[in-house]
Amino acid sequence: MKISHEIAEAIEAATKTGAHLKPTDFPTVIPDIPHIHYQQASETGFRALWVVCVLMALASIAFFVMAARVPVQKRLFHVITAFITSIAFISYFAMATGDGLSWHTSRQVFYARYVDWALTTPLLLLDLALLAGLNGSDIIITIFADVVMVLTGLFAAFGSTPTQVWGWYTIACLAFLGIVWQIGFKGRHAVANKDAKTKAFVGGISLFTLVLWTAYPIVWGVADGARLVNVDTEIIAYAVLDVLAKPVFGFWLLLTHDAMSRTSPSIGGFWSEGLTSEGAIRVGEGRRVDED
Ligand code: RET
Repeated sequence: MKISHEIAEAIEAATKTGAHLKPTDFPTVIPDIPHIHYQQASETGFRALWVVCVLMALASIAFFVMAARVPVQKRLFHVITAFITSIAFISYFAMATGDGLSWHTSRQVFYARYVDWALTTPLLLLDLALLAGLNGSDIIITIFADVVMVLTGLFAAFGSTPTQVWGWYTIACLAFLGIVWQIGFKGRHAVANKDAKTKAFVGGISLFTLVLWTAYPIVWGVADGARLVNVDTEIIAYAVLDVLAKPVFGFWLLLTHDAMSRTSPSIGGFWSEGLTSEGAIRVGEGRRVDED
């Protein structure tokens, strides 16, 4: 608006004097165009992404090796946890090479994170829920709340108005509170029937998880949301959180689980034996479903 106004004024002034119009009659410098400040990752940010990428790869190898070293009946947590760090490796490889990233209103948004979170946070919660002995209904409710949290978080990241950004953010936070309720209340209730060691372990690792997860919406709020911190700081903050939430969480879970192998659940049936030669799916203690 301002540009066309100044040009129109220059044309009018020049026409009034009857002078022949020359290019120099038009303003070439328009002083009050706001300087757009682009917020993007620098070398430092990309270096941090590479470091985490390598750590996720090493953790994945370690978790798959640990999986192979325990009997198949004891392998469920190892497999889930190895998937978590493998997905994170893929997502970090994408981000470190400049993929999985987009521009939104003059700031870089690493949308690969949301793809990662949509897959890995349900798996992390599955680890916790199975450990606590949560029932099937409560497990799917927890995972549903989690998927809502990540997807509405993605909408928040690409919101164009404050109503969209903070509206989606509020919905994501409500979903997060749903998860806290499921793990903190339902989980505690479920684990009450287990032995003292399991109770202490589930209590400790759940608390670690809830404290850590609470930091994500805070980082998001000051980085993507209010844009008070630059993209490099955002990358480093998520890098620290991701290493704690995935590889550190994973080693803690699997090493403790292996040490408690006498009391940890043994999964038989289809998980360890697959289909029987008759093609029937085995359930429970190896009984066939068509035996009754
Ligand atoms: C968002 C923004 C919207 C509000 C909330 C969020 C929560 C994100 C969480 C992410 C956890 C990620 C983990 C990754 C593991 O490596 C989407 C940031 C509540 C809790 C644990």
